[in-house]
Amino acid sequence: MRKESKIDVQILSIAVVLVLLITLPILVNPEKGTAILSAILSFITKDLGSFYLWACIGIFGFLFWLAFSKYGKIRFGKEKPEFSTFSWLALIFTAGIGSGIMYWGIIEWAFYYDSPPFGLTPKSLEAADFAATYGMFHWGFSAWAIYCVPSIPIAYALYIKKYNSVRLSTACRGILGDKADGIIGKIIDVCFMFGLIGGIGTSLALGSPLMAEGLSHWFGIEKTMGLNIAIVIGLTVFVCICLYFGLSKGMKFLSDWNLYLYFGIAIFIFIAGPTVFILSRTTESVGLLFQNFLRMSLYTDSVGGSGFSEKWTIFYWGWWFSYAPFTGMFAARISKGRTIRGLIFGQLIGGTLGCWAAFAIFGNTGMFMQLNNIVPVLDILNSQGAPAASIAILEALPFGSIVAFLYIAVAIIFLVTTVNSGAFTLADVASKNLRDGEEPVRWYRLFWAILLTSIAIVLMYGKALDALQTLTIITALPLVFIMILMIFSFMKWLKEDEHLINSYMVEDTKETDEIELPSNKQIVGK
Ligand code: NM2
Repeated sequence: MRKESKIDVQILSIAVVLVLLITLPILVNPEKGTAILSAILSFITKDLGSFYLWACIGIFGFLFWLAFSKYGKIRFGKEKPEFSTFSWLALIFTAGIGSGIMYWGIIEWAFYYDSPPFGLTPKSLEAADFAATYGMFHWGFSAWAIYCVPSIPIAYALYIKKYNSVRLSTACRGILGDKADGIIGKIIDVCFMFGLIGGIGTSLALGSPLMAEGLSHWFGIEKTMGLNIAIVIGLTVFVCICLYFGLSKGMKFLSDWNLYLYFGIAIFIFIAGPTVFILSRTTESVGLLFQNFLRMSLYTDSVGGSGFSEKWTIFYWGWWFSYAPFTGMFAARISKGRTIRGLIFGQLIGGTLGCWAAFAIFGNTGMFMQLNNIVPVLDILNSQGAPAASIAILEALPFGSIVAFLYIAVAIIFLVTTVNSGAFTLADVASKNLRDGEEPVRWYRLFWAILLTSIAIVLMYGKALDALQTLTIITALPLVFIMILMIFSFMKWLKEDEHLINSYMVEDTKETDEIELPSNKQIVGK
């Protein structure tokens, strides 16, 4: 009997053709290609910027309501969760967070301190206050709401509607009906793939210079484009090895270790660094963030025209949106047996605290060094760039070289886990005929990893890194609409499925069960 094909050739070819359409012109004529993308970008951030801001806060409000509504008690399937809560959170966190957190966590404050929001005077006391707070905002609970929202309709489709597909189009079925299988559905799925390629490209483009800086600093290797590319190739090999071993073995191991090392280094810097300053600065920042949450969420500087929100908040929301369907699919796949409320709080609280650790500890350490004239962070930043400034901060700590080395190693692992789960999810979406819980075929997972990283290499080679980051925001735009569609679709399902839902409700007393840990069981029954 002929084996049925597991590859969805239609989706695969549309995605590949679209990627070629975008990357080839940039490669052939980087200047012109980048200029066109910049024009699109400025239209999106300036003319549609407010839309991104409303979308983020609206989604946050929606999740807040959902978690506390009676629907919060819906459990995804009747089985117990497959992963321990730690591994589950580790997988969600490390899939959705890449080397970006190591890149920005330590240095983002310096940009805000130098060019603050709200018309504040650069390097003033208020600028320092908001500098420490803004990073926590851009990596905080409203941002995590963007990640969380797609996971719910997808998990609902998977475990309650039993659709056996993590595709976005499936999660829009409530409204689209059978159109989800037609051209509209395909467009939706391709938008997702496209967004993810832009988002991961941005992470790779930021992560590799940080590693290149480390290599050139310690081993005297010259910082060239060739070095960046060699790093991405090295990462690709690493990713392929992990992907080969599949979701449960390779990734769970790496995610757990990713988190141990991340928190290990954070605890070390917390103790060895300016502990009291970190504590008091963070306390103040949390207060400032809550006090100014709405102001920061909806800040556009329409009169001042500083471009602060276009450059930061809107760029960030775009970046979160571009990753969101992927993290949603990934989270849904590993959340069998969790409740809607558990999924929302797990991501919003767990994710936020995980990100805040970086901004509170690494970022405030950097700020302490600048304010106390230990390291001239701003000068280094302006003359040699962010990676050099970050390494200078780390090297000023006790056992500085080792800390800096480990810091970069953690950045690499973060990047690998992200590309890993990204390639896995892309392969999943561009597959068909997978049986319940079956993983996409091995070579196909590797193919997606290589495609993802080669796009970054191609664009780096074409010196179109800016274009790559621009691409993130552009590719995120359709996703914002798709996510809104998903929310409406989900609400429609909830209304229609009154009876079905009742059999999936957990009682309050039983809710603690969901934190049971059946030890490292395979995610997929094979
Ligand atoms: N987000 C969380 O490199 C990364 O950390 C990827 C970035 C979207 C800002 C995610």
